[in-house]
Amino acid sequence: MTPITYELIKTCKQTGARLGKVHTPHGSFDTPMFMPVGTLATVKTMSPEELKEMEARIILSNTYHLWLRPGEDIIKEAGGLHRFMNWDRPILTDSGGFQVFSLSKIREIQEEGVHFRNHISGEKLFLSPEKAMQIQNALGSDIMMAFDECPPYPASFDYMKSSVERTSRWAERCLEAHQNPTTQGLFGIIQGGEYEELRKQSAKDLASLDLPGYAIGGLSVGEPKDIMNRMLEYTTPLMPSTKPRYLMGVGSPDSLIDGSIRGIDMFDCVLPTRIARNGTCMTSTGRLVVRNAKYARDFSPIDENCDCHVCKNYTRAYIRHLIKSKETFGFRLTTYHNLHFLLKLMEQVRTAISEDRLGDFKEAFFEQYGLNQP
Ligand code: PRF
Ligand code: ZN
Repeated sequence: MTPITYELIKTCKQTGARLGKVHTPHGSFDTPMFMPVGTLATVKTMSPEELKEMEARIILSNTYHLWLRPGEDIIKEAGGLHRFMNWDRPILTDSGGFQVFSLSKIREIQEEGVHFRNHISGEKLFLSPEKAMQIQNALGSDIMMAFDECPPYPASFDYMKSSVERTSRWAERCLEAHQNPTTQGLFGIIQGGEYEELRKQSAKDLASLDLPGYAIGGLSVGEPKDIMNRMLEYTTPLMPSTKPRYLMGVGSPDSLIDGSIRGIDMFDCVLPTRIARNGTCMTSTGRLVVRNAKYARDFSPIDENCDCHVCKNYTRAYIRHLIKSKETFGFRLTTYHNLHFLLKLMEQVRTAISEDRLGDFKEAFFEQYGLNQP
């Protein structure tokens, strides 16, 4: 029995987007859903209590970072990642593959795994499918990701082909090494870059492993937006309709809506939390850089149309002052608002799907938000 199951509630008659529910050992969440990123066992500056207040249902954490610090043995000793960080709702862990490729410049990929250097200390390290599974089993996440290679954009067809084939063999090794199949679900990651033939091959290889869910990786790595949308349109129909579909590392409002329309159920991205710490807010009328001088005497909320705790109680002028003074509380306020904004956006997407009007919602949203804004 797989610990992760997907329940399809309905598809939007206007767009084909899916409304569903994913069930995990730590409870269920509605889809399409956005997952805040908590790389080091914390969604930067937010407490689990605050995440619950904004109705976050599942968060993401990272195998690579927790392996390096504090080490998976300490987290296992604490009773697993949920107990360690006091988060009792679902957790998904990324496998470390992507982080090795994005953080470490010196690395060597072999059939066995990847040799690289610790991005902080420079120490020599080795990560393999078996190691990534051992760490994720120790962390006890509800959803674990297979160890994959995410090649850069652009990559040649020949390179991508051999990479996709290796990622398929690595996924088989992950499944083989998985020690807790009744309490943790392993998702496969479809790669293949911008090559339809390779996406098809990757989807087929991974489907044969009958995993409880599948992700699309290797997108939002610098390719134009229309390539991403085209690859999604091509790839989601090749994925089992009875299982959740997760688009990795994507979290701009436009991509969340465009991805949902193309049949994606789960998303994650550091975007809302990262830009928050830099003084940028997502609002119903587009991005607002609250650091700007023009907000020095602006005593209105970040977003007039937002009902979050921050917008009810704090002004642009105050938040600007805090951020400019590098006060932690300022980062907390913008982070809270941005996460609330995306979680609320996804709730609106789900409601629109249930009423067969996601196409209309998209049009109205962009009328206000402005097109071509990340
Ligand atoms: N693979 C893994 N994690 C990821 C990606 C991937 O391709 C991406 C690509 N956008 C983000 N995070 N394992
Ligand atoms: Zn707000």
